[in-house]
Amino acid sequence: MYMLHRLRGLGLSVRVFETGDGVGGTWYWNRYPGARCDVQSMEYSYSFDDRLEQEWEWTERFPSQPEILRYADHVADRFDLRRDIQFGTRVTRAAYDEATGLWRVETDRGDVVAARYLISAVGCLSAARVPAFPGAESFRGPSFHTGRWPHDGVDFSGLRVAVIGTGSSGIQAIPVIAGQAEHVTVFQRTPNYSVPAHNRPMEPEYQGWAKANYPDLRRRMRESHAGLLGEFNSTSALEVSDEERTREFETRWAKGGISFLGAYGDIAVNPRANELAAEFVRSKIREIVGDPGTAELLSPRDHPIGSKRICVDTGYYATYNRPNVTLVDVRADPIEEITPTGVRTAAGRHDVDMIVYATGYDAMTGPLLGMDITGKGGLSLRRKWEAGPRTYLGLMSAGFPNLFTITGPGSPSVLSNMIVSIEQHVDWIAGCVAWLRERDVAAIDADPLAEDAWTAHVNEVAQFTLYPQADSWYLGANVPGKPRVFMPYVGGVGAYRLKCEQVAADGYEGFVLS
Ligand code: N01
Repeated sequence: MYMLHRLRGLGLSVRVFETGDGVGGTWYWNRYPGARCDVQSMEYSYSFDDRLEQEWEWTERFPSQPEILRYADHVADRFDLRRDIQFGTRVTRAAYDEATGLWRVETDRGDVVAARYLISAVGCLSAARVPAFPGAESFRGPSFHTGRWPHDGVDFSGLRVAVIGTGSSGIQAIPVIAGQAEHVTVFQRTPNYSVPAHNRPMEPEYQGWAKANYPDLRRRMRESHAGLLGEFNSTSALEVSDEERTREFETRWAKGGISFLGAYGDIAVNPRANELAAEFVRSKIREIVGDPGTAELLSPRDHPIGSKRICVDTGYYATYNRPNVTLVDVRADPIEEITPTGVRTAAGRHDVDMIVYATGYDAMTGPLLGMDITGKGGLSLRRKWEAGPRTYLGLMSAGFPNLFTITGPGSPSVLSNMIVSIEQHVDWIAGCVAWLRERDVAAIDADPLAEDAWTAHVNEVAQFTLYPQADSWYLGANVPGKPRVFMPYVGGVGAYRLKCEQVAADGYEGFVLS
């Protein structure tokens, strides 16, 4: 939406294709119960328009999905965006025509359009994934993926519900479903670390203060590592006494939210520091969950804390104290098939009325490669990225002139507050397009050498951290056969922004202009 607004401002004619029937992207699709952002409301909003940020009133500390969707609708109305968006339309193919220097874009509705610039805003977590469980289609009851939730809601009253998956989506949905359903059976493959949200109504004083100080707060977010305001402590967890460390973890746990990971500067890079934070969360799980066996099953031990996206919950662990909730460890007792009446694991049958797939996404590359994109010389993006994505700055991939990828692989994207990263990319792309037009440059493309160097850098920085130690979607590990490549850039949004600005100031260094 912001890209459309900026391109209009440059006087370009713009056509947006959107699969959904409305705006909002991830917040349009993810209507599952309990869906809520884990970035605080005052930080999860556009900064590009003073009046917009002053007039919108957030009602909770962490915004719920319906509230963010209302915000997205408000933005669309306020800037009159809908007239250039064609809803209910999926882009199927895009091919670069070298003779004309134009992209030919095709949709599933039969549109064929020619465009000088093609900008992808397909998101990082939009290609929903349901694992190929044998027999899935034979199930007699309804089944839903969290990221494709029915618009009129789902009533769980009196139902036995299976939830498969315990990532951020499952962890948010399970407590709400358990509050309504007759019984919930959770199928867990990997336990995750989760910290409490401690969500609450927005304090008017805080909202007023943030709005009065927005210019400064936004600047701090842009210069920060993750695009957030949280207090990040740079000292080592190993430098302080056990008492002091526990106090710090307790304070952050009581505050709630992902800034728990900011307690010490070396949690993401030092295995010993990481284990101290991880063990603190495990101690909380033991404190909350009544049954010691269940508490142990819920305790992550196979990956460092933060190496998979940390979850933020409301009453997740306590949900397992309810008599109507059962936890099945599918590592020990794998799902063998879905039957007409439920889920059959190696050890037995679990009859249910409904299945909720909280099984995640083909992240980052999935949405891009879902379109058949061909560049110069008929080069296919799918072929080019067979061994993993290759980009320069996460913004372009060599051989695909004038194709920009907002929050593409190789940029901070999913490791940051997405709104901050989206705005940064949109501003950079708009600046680039304006610059090209002023100079009558027809095309910009990544230089393959700059791309090689950036791809190596993205990988090198990731190797310096504990991230590669987890089988996460950051690495494509959740999709069978996907190459194991760490896709987002872990160097931080502040440093990354400076790099992008420098490249532009140097006349788009590392790009080929023609
Ligand atoms: O997806 P996930 P998600 N058999 O991939 C399991 C963002 N988000 O939708 O870990 C059994 O994290 C899988 O198990 P394992 C956020 O960035 C944000 O929950 O692969 N289980 C895992 O438990 C997040 O990280 C918010 O072993 C299978 C689960 O399914 C990202 O979206 C809220 C399986 C998938 O977890 C994705 O989160 C929601 C199989 N064959 C999402 N295949 C907030 O802002 C997969 N699983 C709060």
